[in-house]
Amino acid sequence: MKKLDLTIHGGRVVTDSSDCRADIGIAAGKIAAIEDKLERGDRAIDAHGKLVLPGGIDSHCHVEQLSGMGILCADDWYSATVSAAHGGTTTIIPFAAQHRGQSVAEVAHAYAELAKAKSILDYSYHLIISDPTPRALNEELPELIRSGITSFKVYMTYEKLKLDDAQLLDVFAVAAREGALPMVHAENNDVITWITRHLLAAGHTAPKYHAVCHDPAAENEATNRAISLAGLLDTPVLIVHVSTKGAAQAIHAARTLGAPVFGETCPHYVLLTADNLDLPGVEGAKYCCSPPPRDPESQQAIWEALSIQSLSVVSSDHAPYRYDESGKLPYGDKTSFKQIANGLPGLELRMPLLFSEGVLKGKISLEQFVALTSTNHARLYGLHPRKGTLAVGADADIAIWDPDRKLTVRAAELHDKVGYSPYEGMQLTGWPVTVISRGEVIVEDGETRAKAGRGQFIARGVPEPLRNARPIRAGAGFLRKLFASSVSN
Ligand code: DUC
Ligand code: ZN
Ligand code: ZN
Repeated sequence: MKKLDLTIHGGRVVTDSSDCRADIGIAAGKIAAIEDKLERGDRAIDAHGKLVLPGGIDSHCHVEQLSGMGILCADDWYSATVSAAHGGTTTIIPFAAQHRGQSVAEVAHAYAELAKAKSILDYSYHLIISDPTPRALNEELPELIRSGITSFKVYMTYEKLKLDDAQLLDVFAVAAREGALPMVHAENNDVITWITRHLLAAGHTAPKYHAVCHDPAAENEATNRAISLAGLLDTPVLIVHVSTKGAAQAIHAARTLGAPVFGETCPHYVLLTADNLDLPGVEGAKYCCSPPPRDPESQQAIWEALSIQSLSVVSSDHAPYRYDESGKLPYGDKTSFKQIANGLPGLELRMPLLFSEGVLKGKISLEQFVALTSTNHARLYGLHPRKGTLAVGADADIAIWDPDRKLTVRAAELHDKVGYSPYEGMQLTGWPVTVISRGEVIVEDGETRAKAGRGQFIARGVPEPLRNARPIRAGAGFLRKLFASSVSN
């Protein structure tokens, strides 16, 4: 046995498919041994009474990014990765966003520089495609996919980001041809715009109307449409931040028929409701995100979808905007629901919330927790088996959890720069007390022990749904061949 740099003793070691007591040995940043009993390494951590889990992967968060409304996130790559690490996450995949008129390649390269300088965690990023020009589709995207950026997000809403159906098909065709996973923000823009017009005409401007204009019907229709369009080319697709029963059912139905359709949700869709937006003045802005939190029946449907695995990943959708004029409220207390920056903070609490409210309350098992917060992200986004699991040869990205640690959420104690938490005052049980990235202890005793820039860019492989050979639906094969050489515009 080679010399071990770090050993972890006596913990309950849990992956997405196993749960046993074992020691873990780490050498040169990788897991070198998982055995009943190991000799102590250069450094040894006692994990008796603790859970030893794969570090989390957060595959949907916004960091140092300009929104469609032109608002810059409050968190940069340093504060975001420190915050994520304290919550048990060891890899993040935020977005390099192409705004209209921009070159995707230039956007990606500029974003890579920001990450390299400041990230304490290993990372990759997705692209956001808002201007699918022939150059973007035929030259830039294929080149970026080959360099390991094997996923991109497209929007069906937001005036400055949305693609029409033909553009969605163009992007899906590139994804199918080049081996990338498209992620879709599925809300019907016309439905939202139409309701908004009527609300504003009637003088309804308060934050609670954000949830009214983003009606579940908008999400349900767009989810069904995105699934149908991906089905036309028989290409995998992932629907992000699923919040409604109808959208979860559409994904479930497609999966039942064998379609490579995947879904993501976020803690706020199982823990918050539209009532949270109904606060005095503009305070409800703290809970405005798209889609918005729904109602108890939707929460129940999303928990159910998680437990039966029709939704595959839980991400934070961390979109850090301060509750002031730099973020949420560009016009102060005169800001209407339409002008509020969309998004909630969530990098640090994603895993503790799901552990406390999901695992400890019996809604999901511990193995499902690992799958939903880590392993499935690695599989879907081309990081597995290097990340997302505890296995010999994998990166030693590990979070040691004290399952009994109790705490009350206080924004002032979190590490992001948002300044408020939608969960302020909530009591949680379970917290990651030691966090290890590539064999280095980066969080311990509540302290950050990592320097800006230590994180590495991880070139991602082909996402698993595109790797698994499967029969292509008749007709889709013809269409895919038609698009095989290039995409017309
Ligand atoms: N909705 C998004 O689509 N992105 C960022 C945050 C949000 O609320
Ligand atoms: Zn979105
Ligand atoms: Zn988002």
